[in-house]
Amino acid sequence: MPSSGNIPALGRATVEGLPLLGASAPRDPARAGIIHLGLGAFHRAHAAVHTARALAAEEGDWGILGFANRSRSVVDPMRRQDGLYSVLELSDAGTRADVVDVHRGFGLMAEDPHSVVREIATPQRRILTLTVSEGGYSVSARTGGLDVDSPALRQDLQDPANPRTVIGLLARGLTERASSGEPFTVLPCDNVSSAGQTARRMVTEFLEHSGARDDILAYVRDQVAFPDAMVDRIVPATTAGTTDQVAELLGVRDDAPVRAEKFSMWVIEDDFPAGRPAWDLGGAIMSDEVGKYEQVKLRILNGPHSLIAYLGALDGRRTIPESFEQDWIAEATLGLIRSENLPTIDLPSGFDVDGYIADLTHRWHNHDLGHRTRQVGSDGSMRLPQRIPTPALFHLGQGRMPALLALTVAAWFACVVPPRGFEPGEQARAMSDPAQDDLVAIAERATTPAEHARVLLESGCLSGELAESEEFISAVGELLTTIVASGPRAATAAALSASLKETR
Ligand code: CS2
Repeated sequence: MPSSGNIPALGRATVEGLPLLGASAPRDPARAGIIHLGLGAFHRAHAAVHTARALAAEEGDWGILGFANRSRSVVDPMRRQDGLYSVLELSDAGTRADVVDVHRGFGLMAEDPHSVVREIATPQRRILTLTVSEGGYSVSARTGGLDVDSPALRQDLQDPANPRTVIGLLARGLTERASSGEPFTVLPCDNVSSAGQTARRMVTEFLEHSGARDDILAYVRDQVAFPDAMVDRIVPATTAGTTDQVAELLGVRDDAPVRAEKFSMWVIEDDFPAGRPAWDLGGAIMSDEVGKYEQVKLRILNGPHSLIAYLGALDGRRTIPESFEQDWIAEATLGLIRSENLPTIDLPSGFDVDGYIADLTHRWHNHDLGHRTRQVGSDGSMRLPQRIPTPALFHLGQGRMPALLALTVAAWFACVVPPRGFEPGEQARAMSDPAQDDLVAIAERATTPAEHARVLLESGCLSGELAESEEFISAVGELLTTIVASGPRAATAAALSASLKETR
């Protein structure tokens, strides 16, 4: 293997002759029609790739100005590399690397929020895409409305001209753009249900709470579109070895590569009043049934993915494929998909759900990706509210116990807020969650695992409505008790036999 220290750096001077993914965006940053917030691995392996492919099918002013939140780890090397980076695709067919050339400017939201606001106000920018993870939408799990309990959001409401949250930034940027009256599109690309409508609701609530003028509210209502979208590609965190793999394949040193599976899916509601790249020719599906695709994604992939991560971590497994290879974890996961979640989904017309599930189980076996249980298990307090309450309430409302959804919650608690005296192991300990300290404080007074589950759920950490379901609270309590006393495998057997049993 070449030592990537001694080979030329990726950049404009070395890119010639390297495989280019799709086509390049126009070089001039003034012609960059897209602003992206959340310049991490997922955007660079997903929307940016589809944009490069769209540009190959149809030219246009669709370069991307990318803003990371606060970390320089992507922004600095991408600047040094003239915006270039490579995507390493890992599949049964082998590993390949291609260079993407669509980014035309970089910044940090936390350090320079005013430049984000300025860009949104610039008429040449026509679309803003978002990958800011579930927490970036500032939705309260407890109320479903704007999370006015969050200190950062409260501060933005008091001082909207100096925003620090994503919703505050959008509200400010759109307020300034309103003076030109130019249309604009905000396109969320996160695993949030009705992500477009949710973003619109949060921005509007923010404007109302911060006393925005009626003409600003009217501009956002009439001239700004917030299409929904479903995004799907497994993109594990980049590791130190990725740079070496790229060096071996391309002969250049890339300090900002991304790794991804071959599969990629993007379903977008076609509502772009200021135009859009030819994403439909770049592999995306334009559809008016996006809400249904979002349900498919959240309940067939994301929710069960969380279950694999938590059970696997409790069983000492490092990666998703190592976990999913355990028969009992696969059985619980497929039970969750087929018996508990599938009946709650209104499928898109003509959608081949069996094909999607077959593909998915194949994708979860991809050892080359090495997707870590600790990565998928992190941030559960933001992710599970999108994945658990709606299907759980569906069954509870019909008098049946969604025991595998309850198991997902019990296993999450066991990993991230373990009951007193319970040691969840190294993989679970490595999971991070912004709400961890708060959850630990809430659970402090509990003396048994059942009580532990009760106080956590009653706090509304998953949803206000689920906090009132006595049956669900008891089921999670019993499963957590079993995890503590007899381990995750015994709890899984109990959940499988209780799944969808009548509760009354
Ligand atoms: C995963 C997703 O970490 C997680 O929560 O479920 O990141 C998943 O890998 C992607 O949504 C796949 O499209």
